Amino acid sequence: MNKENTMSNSGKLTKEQDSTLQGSLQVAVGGEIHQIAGGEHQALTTNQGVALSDNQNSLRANPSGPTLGEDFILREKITHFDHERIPERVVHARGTGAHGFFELTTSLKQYTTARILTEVGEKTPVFTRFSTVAGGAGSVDTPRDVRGFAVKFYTKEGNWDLVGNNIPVFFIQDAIKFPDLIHAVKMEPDRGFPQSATAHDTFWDFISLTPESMHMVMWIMSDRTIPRSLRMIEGFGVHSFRLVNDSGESTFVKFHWRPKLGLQSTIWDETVKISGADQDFHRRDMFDAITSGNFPEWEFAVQLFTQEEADTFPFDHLDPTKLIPEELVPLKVIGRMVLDRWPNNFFAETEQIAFCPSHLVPGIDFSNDPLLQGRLFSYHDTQLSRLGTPNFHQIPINAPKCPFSNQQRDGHMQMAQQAGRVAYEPNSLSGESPRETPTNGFHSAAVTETGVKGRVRAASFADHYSQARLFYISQTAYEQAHIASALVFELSKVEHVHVREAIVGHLRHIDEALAQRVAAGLGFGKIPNAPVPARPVQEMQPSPALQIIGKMKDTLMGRTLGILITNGSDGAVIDQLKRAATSAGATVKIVSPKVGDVKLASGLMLSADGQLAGCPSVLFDAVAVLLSDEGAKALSVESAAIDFVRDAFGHLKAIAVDKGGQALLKIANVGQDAGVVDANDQAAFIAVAKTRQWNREKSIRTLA
Ligand code: HDD
Repeated sequence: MNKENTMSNSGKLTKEQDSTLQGSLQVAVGGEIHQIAGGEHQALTTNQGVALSDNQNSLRANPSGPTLGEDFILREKITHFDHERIPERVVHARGTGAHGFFELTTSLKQYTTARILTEVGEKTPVFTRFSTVAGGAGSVDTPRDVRGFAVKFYTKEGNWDLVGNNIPVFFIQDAIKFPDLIHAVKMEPDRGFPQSATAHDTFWDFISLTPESMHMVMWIMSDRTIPRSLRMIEGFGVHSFRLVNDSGESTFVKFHWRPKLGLQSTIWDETVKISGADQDFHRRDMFDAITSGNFPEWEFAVQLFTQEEADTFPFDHLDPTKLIPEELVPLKVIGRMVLDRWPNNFFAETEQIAFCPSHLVPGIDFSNDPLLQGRLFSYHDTQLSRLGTPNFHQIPINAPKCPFSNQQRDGHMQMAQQAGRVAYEPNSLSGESPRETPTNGFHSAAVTETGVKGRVRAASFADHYSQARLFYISQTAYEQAHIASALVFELSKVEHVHVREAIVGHLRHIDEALAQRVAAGLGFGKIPNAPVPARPVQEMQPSPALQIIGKMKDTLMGRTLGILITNGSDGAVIDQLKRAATSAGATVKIVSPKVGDVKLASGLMLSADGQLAGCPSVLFDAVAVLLSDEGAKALSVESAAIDFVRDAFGHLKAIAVDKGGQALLKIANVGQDAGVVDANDQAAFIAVAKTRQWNREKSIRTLA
C-alpha cells in the first residue's frame, strides 16, 4: 500500500495501532479465508484513528439478526460515502487537469511589474484544466464543443488564473446573457437531452436571435471543436487585459497558448466513432502522454497594443466577439508551459480546483470588456455553492504557494488556526499582524471613466458579421466544406423550420456560397431572406493564422500508429515499421484479433496491446495492416477488420500494407491513393503518415 495515498495524520503508526501488520494478511469474505499479498501495512482505522478489526462485516445482533445501530464503524463509513459527491460545475463540468510549470523566456518589464512576466528563466508552478462546456461530468470527451483552457499560475505574488478557451472569441457580448446562452445549449429542460450537443432546437433558436454569436458560430462549426488531442489545441485568454508598469502606464494585452505539437483535429465521422470507442479519449491521451514522459507543451504569446492603436482597429477590442488578427498585431512569444505531473487524486485536485478570472497579480488588470466584468463576479460565487465554503482557497490545490495573511476569519471548514487577540486592521495591539503594502501591493490601472450610466450596448459592438466572414474566408477549401457540413448536420437536428431558415439567413451575410450550400443541404427550395444587419459587413483581408490546416505540423510526434496483425504476420516488417515510427516520435500499438500473444511467421511470439473489436482505427493517427494470407482470409469475414481499414481510409489516414493487408483492402473495397503505401517502404510511409490525406476527401464524401 502506498502510504502517501492514505489519509493519515502523521504517516506513521502509533505503537498501539501497529500491533501487527507484517507479512501476509488474511481476509474473511463470505466464510472463505483469502490470503492477500504481504508487505508492511498501515492500520485501517476509522476517521478517529481507531484501528478496525474487521472491515468485512457489520455488527449484528447474531449471525442472522439485524444490524445494530451502535455500529459506529458502519455508520461512519456509509455516511461519508453518502456525501462523497459535490455539485458539478454548472458549465465545464467534464474536465481533465495536470500540474506543470510556466517558464518566462522574454521579459515584459517595460509593460508590467508582474514578476511572472518579468523574471526570465523563473519557473512558476501551474495547474491547467481542460474541459468541454455543455456536457455533465460523466459525459464523453469528444462532443462538438468548445474546450476550456484554464491555467492557475501559483506565482510568488499570489495566484493568477487565466481562464480561457480554445477559441479566441465568445458567443455573447454581455455577461447578463450567459445564463440564457447556457440554458439554451444544455439539455432541454423538459426532456433531459441532448447531453453535450449543440445540435438541438433551443441552442439554434437562441443563436438565431443573437446575431452577435455569428463569429463564434463559425468557430464552433469548424474542426476546432473536434480536436484530436488536448495537447493539440490552442488556448486564448479571449478578453483584452491590461499590463501596468512601474510608472503606472498601462498597455492592452491578449494572451495566447500555442501547442508545440501543432494544431490537429479529427474528422466528424471519426469523432462520433471515437465517442463510442473510448469515452475518455482525451483524458486517457493526456494521462498516457504525461505518465510516459511525453510532456505536453505550449508557447505563451501576447499581443500588445495601446489605446491609440486600438482606436485605429476596424472593431472594438473590448467586444469579446472580436479577435485581433495576428496580421494586425503580431504575436510575441514570451514563455512556455509544460505539463509534467499527473495529479495524485482526481477529486482533490482536478475537481476541487477553483478558477476565478478575478484572481490577478499586481501588474495585470482587467479591461472594460462587459463579458469579463460579469465573469469577475460569477466564478467566486459558483465556487461557494460548488465547494461549500468561502475557505475554498485553503484547499491545497487552490492555496497560493506564497505566504498569505489577512484578518478574514472563521467560516465552514476553516483549516487555519489563526493565533492571537487581534482579528482586525488597523490595530496597535499586535506587532506581527499583516499590514498594507502601498508600493508593491495591487493597484488598479489609473483609468478615467466618464459618461452617463445606463443599460446600453456600445454602438461599436454592432458589427456582427465582418469577423465571422473574415474567419470563413480565411479557411482552406477543406475547412470551409467541414463548416458547411457541420451546419447542415446541426440544423438537420433542429425540428423548427423557421429556426433553420433564420440561421441560413444570417449565413448570407457571412458568405453567400456558404448559405447556398447549407440551404441545399437542408433541402430548401429557395434561400431564406437575410436579416437587416445593424452595420454593413466590412471586407477584411483573409488571415491564414485562423486555419487549422495551416497550423498543423507535418509530424508523428505525439501521434499513434496502430498495426493490425494476425498469427503468421511477418515479424521483420512489423519491427522495421515500428522502429521507423518510433524514431519519428510516434507511439506504436499492436492490434490483433485476440489480445495476448500472436504467433508470427518466424514462430516468435509478439504480445498485442489491444484486441481488434476494442481498438478500432479511429484511435490511431495512421495504421498499418500486416497480415499473413491466412490472416487476411480470416479477417475478410470480420466486420471489425473491414471497418478498421475502411474507417482509416475514410478518415484520411495513411495506411501501410503488405500483401495480406492489400488483400484485406480489396475485400473491404478500399481504394488506392498516395496515402496507401507498401509497408516495406518505411520512409515513404512515415512521410505520408505525418499528415492527413486531404486530397482523398472529395473522392469519398459528399460535403454539404
Ligand atoms: Fe466561464 C467555468 C471559460 C464566460 C461563468 N469558464 C469556466 C471554465 C472555463 C471558462 C475554462 C472552467 C474552469 C475550470 O476548469 O474549472 N467562460 C470561459 C470563457 C468565457 C467564459 C473563456 C468567455 C470569454 N463564464 C463566462 C461568463 C460567465 C461564466 C460570461 C458568467 C457570467 N464559467 C462560469 C462559471 C464557471 C465557469 C459558472 C462554472 C464552474 C466554474 O466557473 O468554476 O462561473
